[in-house]
Amino acid sequence: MASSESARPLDGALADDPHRPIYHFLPPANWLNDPNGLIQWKGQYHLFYQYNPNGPFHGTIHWGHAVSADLVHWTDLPIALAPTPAGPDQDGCFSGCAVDNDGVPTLVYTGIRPEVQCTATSLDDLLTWQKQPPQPVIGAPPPGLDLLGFRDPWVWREDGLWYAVIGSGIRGVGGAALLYRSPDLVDWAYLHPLCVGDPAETGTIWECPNFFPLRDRHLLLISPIPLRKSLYLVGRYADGTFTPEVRGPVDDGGCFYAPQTMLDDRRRRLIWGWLREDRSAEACREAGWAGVMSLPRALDLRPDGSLAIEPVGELERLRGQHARHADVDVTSATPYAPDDVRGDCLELDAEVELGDARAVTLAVRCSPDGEEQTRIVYDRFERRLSIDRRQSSRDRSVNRDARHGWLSLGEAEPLRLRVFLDRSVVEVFANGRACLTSRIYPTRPDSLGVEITASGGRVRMRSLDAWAISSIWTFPRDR
Ligand code: DQQ
Repeated sequence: MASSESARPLDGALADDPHRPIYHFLPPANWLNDPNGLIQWKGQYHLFYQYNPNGPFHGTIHWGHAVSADLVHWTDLPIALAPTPAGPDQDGCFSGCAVDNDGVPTLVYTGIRPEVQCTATSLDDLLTWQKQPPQPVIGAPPPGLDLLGFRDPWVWREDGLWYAVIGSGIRGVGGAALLYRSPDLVDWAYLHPLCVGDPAETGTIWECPNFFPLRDRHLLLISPIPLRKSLYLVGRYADGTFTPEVRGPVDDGGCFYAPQTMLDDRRRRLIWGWLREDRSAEACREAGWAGVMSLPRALDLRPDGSLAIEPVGELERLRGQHARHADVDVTSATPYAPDDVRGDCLELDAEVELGDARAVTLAVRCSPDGEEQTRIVYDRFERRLSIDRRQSSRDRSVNRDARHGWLSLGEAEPLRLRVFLDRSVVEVFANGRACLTSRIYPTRPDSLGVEITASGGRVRMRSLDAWAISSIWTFPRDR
C-alpha cells in the first residue's frame, strides 16, 4: 500500500509560490484536508491527513502520513491508506482515528458509497498498513434511524472495552454522535446517540466528532454541516450519556475545520485543524496545492467551563531574529509602525492596555501606502475580535470578508494577541481563549508591514515582540 507519490519532489514553481506556508505542515503538492489518526508512537508524533495524490482538489481521497519528533519539524512519509479497488473504501478513505490495540497500531476510518467503517493495522511502526478482514467492521448504520451521514469514527478505550462515536445527523432532528461499543475493534454493537443537537444551533450533520475527558468534564468536538466551523461542547459523561453544559466555537476565523485531537505523553490534549483555502478552485489548480494543517495547539478548561486554546510551547524553537518595542502610546493620529517588524513569516506577541480607546487594531501584511492590509481589530464595547480581510488583497477573486469572534476582557485586563503569519495563513490567539484563523492572499511583494493603531482614544502598547520564522523543511525540495 506504500506509494512514493507523496515523496514526489516539489517543483520550482511551488517553492516560489508567495502564498505557500513555510512553517505549517502541508504535503509536497496536491490536496490536503482533515487531520486523521493522530497518535504518538515510540516517541514520535504521527499525523495522517486526508490527501488527494492526483491533484489540488477533493477527490480520490487517501491518507497521507507525516512524522515529527518535536511537533514542529515534519517528515512526509509514503501514503498510508489508498482506496482498494472493489473494496468498501474503493471511492475514498475518509476520516478516522488511530488507536493502540495492545501494541497493534490500528486505524479506524470511513469507506464511502455507502458510508461504512473500516480498519487497518500496521506491523512496521505505522509505515505500511494492512486492511484485515472482516472489511468493513461496521457495514451499515443502525436500523430504524433516518440518518443523513455516517462517518468519521472516533475510538477510545474505557473500562477494558472499546467505544466509538460516529458522526451523523438524524433527519428532522439534528446533528448526532452515535455511540458504539466493541470488545475487540471488530464486533461493534450500536448503543444509542451519545448526543443529539438542535439544528438551529449546531447544524444538521456532525462531522469528525472527538470525545475525551478534560479536567473534571468531558468534551465533544463537532464540525457541523452547514456551519463551516467547529464547535466544542463541555459537559458531564455518565452511563453512556453526555450532558453538555457549555458550548463555544473552537476558532472563529472561518478557515479552521474538522479538527482532531490526541493525548500526548506529557498529558497534553493537542489539536490540529484543516486550514482550508479561501480562494477559487481554479486558483488552487493553478497553484498545484490546496489545504494546510494548523499549528498544533493545546487545550485546557477555564474555570468558567469554556475552552482555553494556546499554541504549543515547542513552536518557540522556530523563533529567529527578534525585535522588541515597549511602552508606546498609540492613537489614530499617531499609529505605530516599527521599521524592524516586517515580513510574511512572523510571530507577533502584543500586549495592549486599552486605555480610553474604543478599539485597537493590529494591521499585518500592510503595503507602504496601506492599499493592502489585514486588520486584526478588538472592539471593547462590542467585545468583538475580528480579522478584517477587506483590504487583504487586490485580487478580487479571493474571499475578503471580515470574520468575527467574541472576547470579554476583565476590567483591567490588557489585550494579548499572539499572531502567527505564514504567507497565506494568519492564526490569531487572544488572551488564551479566542482563536481566529484565516487565509489571506496579498498580491504586492511589499505588503510586509505591521502597524498598531487605536480608535476613539489612546491605547498603551505595553510590548510588541516580533520574531522572524524560518522554514521547517530540511531539504531543498521541501523549501
Ligand atoms: N472530510 C472527510 C470526511 C469528513 C469531512 C472527507 C470533513 O470524512 O466528514 O475528506 O471535512
